Amino acid sequence: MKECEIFSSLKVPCTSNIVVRLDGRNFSQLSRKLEFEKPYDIEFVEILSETSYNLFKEFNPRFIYIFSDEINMLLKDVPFGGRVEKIDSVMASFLSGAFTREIMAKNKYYKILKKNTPVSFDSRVIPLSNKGIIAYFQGRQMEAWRNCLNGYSYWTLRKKHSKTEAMEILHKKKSRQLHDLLFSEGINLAMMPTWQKRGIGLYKKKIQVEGLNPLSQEKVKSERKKITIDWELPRFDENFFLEKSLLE
Ligand SMILES: Nc1nc2c(ncn2[C@@H]2O[C@H](COP(=O)(O)OP(=O)(O)OP(=O)(O)O)[C@@H](O)[C@H]2O)c(=O)[nH]1
Ligand SMILES: [Mg+2]
Repeated sequence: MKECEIFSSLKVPCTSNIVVRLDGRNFSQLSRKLEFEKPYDIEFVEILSETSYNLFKEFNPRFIYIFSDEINMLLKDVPFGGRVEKIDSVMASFLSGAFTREIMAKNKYYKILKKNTPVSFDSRVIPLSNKGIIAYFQGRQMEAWRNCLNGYSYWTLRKKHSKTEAMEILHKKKSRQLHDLLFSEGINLAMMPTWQKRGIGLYKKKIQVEGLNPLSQEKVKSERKKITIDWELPRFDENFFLEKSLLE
């Protein structure tokens, strides 16, 4: 029956960069059940970034970009000989396992999660050219921004409107009008934390470490690379990717 395994040999193009995008399954429901803060729950975001840190340590990507319930991972070395089924299934299950371990460690979520459907993520592989990498992450960051504006607007509208009404109003209004609406309720998005508007990034950063030369007992300085979780991302442009050596 080996001949029926027709997708197992599907491979990513060997000349491309690869982004794996993972997205929480049914997280709207999960966030309701676990009563996450709306529109942003810092504890949930910390769990997701901790989980992404695990992903970074295991697969050593160039860059991870997070917002809402999605994780975008730009790979340096394509694992599993580029086999798409293997990449998608391992990444999604690794992330689901890591996320579950982190969130179950919190007492307040443990009991609810034990009684509910297990958490899962979907995964897709996106092959990109070098130029495509920057455009891709700019696109995701735009989505993070839209998500921020819509999230604040939706939950502001929900104070006075039903779900359907709020969705309808949201659909009709332009972004300027949404800013005005938020402003009239005392919410200024310019004052909101950067991570809510631009997402969170993980990449390796060079740091100076001081050590002792065991022979001469002299202090020596050397450079090491450390995984950094950046909560203050700038707007993505070519400079950002060059500065952080994310395109090499
Ligand atoms: N309250 C709250 N909800 C969040 C937060 N981050 C993500 N979410 C929820 O996660 C959802 C993510 O959107 P989607 O991925 O489109 O929705 P989904 O329910 O996960 O659906 P599928 O991905 O298609 O399975 C949002 O709509 C929110 O409901 C947060 O910080 N607080
Ligand atoms: Mg989702």
